[in-house]
Parts: sequence; structure tokens; C-alpha cells
Amino acid sequence: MDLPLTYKDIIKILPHRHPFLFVDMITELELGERVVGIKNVTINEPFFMGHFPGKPIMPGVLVIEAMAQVGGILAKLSQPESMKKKGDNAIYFVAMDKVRFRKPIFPGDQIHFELTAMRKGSRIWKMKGKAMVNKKVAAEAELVAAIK
Ligand code: BDE
Repeated sequence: MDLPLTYKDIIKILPHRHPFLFVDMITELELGERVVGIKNVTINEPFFMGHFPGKPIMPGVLVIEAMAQVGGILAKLSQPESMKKKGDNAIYFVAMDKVRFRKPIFPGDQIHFELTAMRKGSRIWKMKGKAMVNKKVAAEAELVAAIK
């Protein structure tokens, strides 16, 4: 697949859909190693209606969700063909560590997610992720995914 990956590609990789698909583009990809994804945050995001009325701030937990979706794309595309043949090869997140919300994210912000693989087993992956806005870290976390 040619980079960048956009909506058309991403919906073939992730099961998420509006209003819960939080990845707009994948701009860099090193299979098994590293991924960079982007989300453009607009005032039209459904969550801004309630978080908070008149004071739109992207929920930190959804920033981590978006990060996990970018990580899910890395994990999914890095699965060897031999494993894809068995089972439903679902990838699901089973743990998060060292989560930090450093800066609020507002309408108009563009989030750059960078994730790198820390530990790769055949069934469990650990990734370190950062959410950057204007080159500053807005959130960070270590994510643990299980490959079914
Ligand atoms: C700072 C660092 C990481 N994540 C979020 C923040 C932050 O400034 N959140 N602010 C929330 C907030 C909510 C309401 Br209600 C409010 O009236 C205001 Br003044 C806020 O700053």
C-alpha cells in the first residue's frame, strides 16, 4: 500500500467507523517498528457537544483511543501472512501504562501520533506512543495489544 494511507485504506484495516474512527491519515510506516498517523480535530467532532459546552476540549481518553487506533494499524499491517490465515486475527488493547495528559487539545489542532514498538511477541505487543500538537507532546502512553 502506498503512503499516505487515507480514509479509503484505513477503513479496510480498522473496524472503527464514524463517530469512533479517529485516524485520518498514516504518513509513515515501518512494518514491525514504527508508525506515524494524523488526526485533524474539527469543531464538528460529536464529543465537543458535551466536553465541554462552550469550552471544547478533546477528551484525553479519546486522544489515547486515537493513538491506539494508529497502533492498531501498525500491528495489523505487521502481522505475518501465516498468522492471518488462522482465526479472526483481531487485535485488541489489553493494558495501558504511563499515561500522561500534558496539554489540552482544541478544535483546529492537528495531532501527530508517533508509536514505536517496544516489545514484540507473537501474541503481545507493547508500543510507546506520543500525541504531538505543534511539535509539543500533548499526551503519551505505553499501550499493550494482544493479537488473537
Ligand atoms: C491540561 C492538560 C491536559 N489536558 C487538559 C488540560 C486542561 O487544561 N483542561 N482543561 C479543562 C477545562 C475544563 C473546563 Br469545564 C473549564 O471551564 C476550563 Br477553564 C478548563 O481548562
